[in-house]
Amino acid sequence: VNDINSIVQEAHQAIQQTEDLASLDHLRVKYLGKKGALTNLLKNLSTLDPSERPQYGQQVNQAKQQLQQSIQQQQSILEEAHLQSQLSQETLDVTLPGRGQSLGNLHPITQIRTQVESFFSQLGFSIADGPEVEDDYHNFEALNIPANHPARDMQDTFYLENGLLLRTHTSPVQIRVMQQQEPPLRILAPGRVYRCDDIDPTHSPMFNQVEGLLVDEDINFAHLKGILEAFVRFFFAEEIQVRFRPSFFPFTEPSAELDVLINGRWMEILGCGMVHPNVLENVNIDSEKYTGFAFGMGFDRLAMARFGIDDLRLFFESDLRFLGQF
Ligand code: 2NM
Repeated sequence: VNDINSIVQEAHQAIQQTEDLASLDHLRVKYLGKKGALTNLLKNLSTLDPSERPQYGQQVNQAKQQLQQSIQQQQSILEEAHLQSQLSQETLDVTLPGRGQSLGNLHPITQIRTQVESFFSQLGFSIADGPEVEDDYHNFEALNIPANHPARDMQDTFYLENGLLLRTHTSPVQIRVMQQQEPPLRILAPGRVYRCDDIDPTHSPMFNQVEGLLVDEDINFAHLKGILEAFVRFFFAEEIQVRFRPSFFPFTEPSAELDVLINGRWMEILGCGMVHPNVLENVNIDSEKYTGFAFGMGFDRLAMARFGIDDLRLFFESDLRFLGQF
């Protein structure tokens, strides 16, 4: 009995002094394990007088239970202490602003195209598209630009080996629509076009253009002026200064250029004119009955003006640090 008491006392003390779960487990094995100190005491049972055995056995088992309880107590103390120290170390600043999720944005050129499309859609224009690889007829011939016309030299064209070419404007789209549909027509043709112009910060061999065409009875230059001026006021600002300047295109007569006053400088925004009767006749539209106006603009230029960018090539380099700013 003395043995039992001294073992229990010694174990109690040791248990209460443990500072981590591993050494606590170590003590459990030492006292309660298969070869533990208390377990060993039971092996003495056979040396005792049979009358003493039940009481002795009971005492050892009681001692075992006491130690088990004491170990459990210490275990929850250690676990709680461990949790507290973790909580105090892993501080969480709930006042920090969140990292957030960036939303992404449309390419600036796409934003401009969408705005142009939305203005003309409201006026009943439908958006049309067509092939970027074109033939001579749709890109030049039908547009009143004959084989030896200087305009073909003016527009340095990418010719393919099979006699086809990369379209130099989106006008062939309008030609294709006029070949298939009867007036009245209101078409907007945005898309990529190609010229092997001298390449510099404001010229890229590929750029984006939008052309518009309206054909109906009794359409005159006043319709052209009214609609294009309204567009410019929609796109830039209601009070912006606008001027029309005489110009020349083989596919329109008369032809004009529209400028807007931006930061004290006149900036050329688009070319336009009344569709040349030859163009209408080329697509079997009666030029005595129908007239129309057309216009074309590079909307990379519009984007440069709008966003204050001086190098067109930035739009095509796909550098997200640049594109993410718009
Ligand atoms: C421009 C300027 C003036 C134009 C003409 C046509 C078509 F197909 F109807 F003949 N489409 N676009 C046109 C007219 C384009 O770009 C500066």
